[in-house]
Amino acid sequence: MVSSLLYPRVTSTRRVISLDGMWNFQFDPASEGVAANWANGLPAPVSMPVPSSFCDIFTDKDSREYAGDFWYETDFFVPGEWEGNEVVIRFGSATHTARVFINGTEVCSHVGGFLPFNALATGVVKYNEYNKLSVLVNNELSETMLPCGATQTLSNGKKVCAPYFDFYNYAGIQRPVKLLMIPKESITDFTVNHNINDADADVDYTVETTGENNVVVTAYDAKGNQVAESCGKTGTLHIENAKLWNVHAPYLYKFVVKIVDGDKVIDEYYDTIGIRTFKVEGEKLLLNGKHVYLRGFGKHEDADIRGRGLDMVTVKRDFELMKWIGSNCFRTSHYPYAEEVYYMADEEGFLIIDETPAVGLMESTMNFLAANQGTGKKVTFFEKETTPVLLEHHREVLKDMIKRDKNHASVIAWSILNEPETNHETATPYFENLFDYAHELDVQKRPRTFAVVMMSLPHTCKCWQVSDFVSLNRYYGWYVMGGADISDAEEAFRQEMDGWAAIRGERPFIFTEYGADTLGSEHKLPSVMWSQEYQDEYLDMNHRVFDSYDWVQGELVWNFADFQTTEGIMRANGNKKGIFTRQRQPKDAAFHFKARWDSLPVDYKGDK
Ligand code: CKU
Repeated sequence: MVSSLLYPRVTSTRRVISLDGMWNFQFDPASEGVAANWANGLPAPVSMPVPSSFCDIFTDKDSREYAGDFWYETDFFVPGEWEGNEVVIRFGSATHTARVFINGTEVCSHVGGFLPFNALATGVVKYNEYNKLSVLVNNELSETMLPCGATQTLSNGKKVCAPYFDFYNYAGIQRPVKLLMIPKESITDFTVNHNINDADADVDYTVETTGENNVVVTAYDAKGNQVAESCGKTGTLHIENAKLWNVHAPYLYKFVVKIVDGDKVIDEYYDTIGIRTFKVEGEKLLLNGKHVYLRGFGKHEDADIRGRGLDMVTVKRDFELMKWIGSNCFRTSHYPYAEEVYYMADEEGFLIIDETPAVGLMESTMNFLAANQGTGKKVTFFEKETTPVLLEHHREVLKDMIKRDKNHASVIAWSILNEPETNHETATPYFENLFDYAHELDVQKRPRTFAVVMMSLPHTCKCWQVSDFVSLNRYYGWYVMGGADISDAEEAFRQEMDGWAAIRGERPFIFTEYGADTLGSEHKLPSVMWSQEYQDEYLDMNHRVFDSYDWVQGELVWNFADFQTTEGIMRANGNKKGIFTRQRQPKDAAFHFKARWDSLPVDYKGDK
């Protein structure tokens, strides 16, 4: 039960109480809290909203930049009528590691900051009373955990994080926390796979439970009419005249899963399910057998003050902007997002390339934020002593991401790494291991990919072949040959593309990143880099190149919005490659994209 990642639902057998709100919070720089019994009460707490990142709430730099242990604490009431059931505390995430205590007793720990986990509270909670929940969180970075980075100690003794990645290391309890009541005999997992035969659909399903009683699965259409039913822990739901889920035209069925004993319902769960298929065929991407050209964004969970704390106002605004601009897809760069985002994508008809937090897996000078620059280290990233430990963690995270997200119609592909080092054959076994594992885990066998960094070229990259479609991150005209040199950038870009054309076989390519830092305040004629005019010229050049190759089947610009990064000479208070500002207002480029994407047919390049 504890390892179930099903999204919390209230049904005839289940209860959910939100624990979000103001909690107590305290930094623990000396890591003394466990020994000093802070799990029974924090000595000097301040108040802190949950969910949120703690970083941008404080007004002093030491608090914002804090690295190390910190504690959260709240009281929660367990209704007496829940006795006899399992009581669970469900965290949407805690970044990056967590140890959970209930009434002073440690009940679970978790590693990895972007996926849910459960703390079993049965046995330690008191019914009809208030109980104490304490969480010891740590936000330090290392090379054995995702995302990769280092933690350094300044000469004043304070620890700071040195991310090997280009986004701020926001931390805290950043997603909702829920108190659940679940029956002792319960549904722990539910998986669907779709087969479309002319007008009908056969949905194969598997249900996992903690007991032996029978299972019934019933499908209802959007109006609430029953359309199919099947008994057993595995089976097939035959839906006649199935309404398919599609881009910008979503249709969601409700699937109700029950454990039954005669007339008695022992457990009940439901989920909303879109019926669709997604495949790579030749050089095309096919949704329900029809060609689709991807257009959209690499995104971040990032907003003013909230950091990476889930904020449904921002999530909703982002979807409104993505609809307005004519996009159909986004990548959850560089970590799995909050579950609420995937449900909204299901409801709005958006396609998601779902990414693990595997970012920063590179030793190189282009990894401009790396702590080890200039140390002359010679080992490649995937031949370190610690690589097996990292691989084990990466497999765990991949497993949980697929387990959590596998039923979403919106999720069309898995992005297993972002910009790893791939120019040496020592990387290949690491990649093969994970790509095989993804296929093993996903009954829908969604295509797998990873984002290829700009130094990994057709004649140097040793790993692109593992991808079902190849995803390129390219910055011709920004990091190389920018400004007045943009015509050389275009030439160099085309040369690289010709290199891929010669070796790619039939495989489709998409762009998962291309972009230019642009200040919302800057205009200049003629353009200079960082001005809005240059962003437009840069985009025109890139789109000219994309449009010349039929096997380029998608364009996800970097980034949807400006976002916070670590401070430094490469960044003007954050990465400014947004098409929207961090406040979600359009730069000139937004109108540029709207004109392009509104005019490209859904199946652009489909007839070639
Ligand atoms: C983006 C070498 C390029 C690194 N890449 C990854 C992404 O996380 C960054 O934000 C490019 C950038 O803007 O540099």
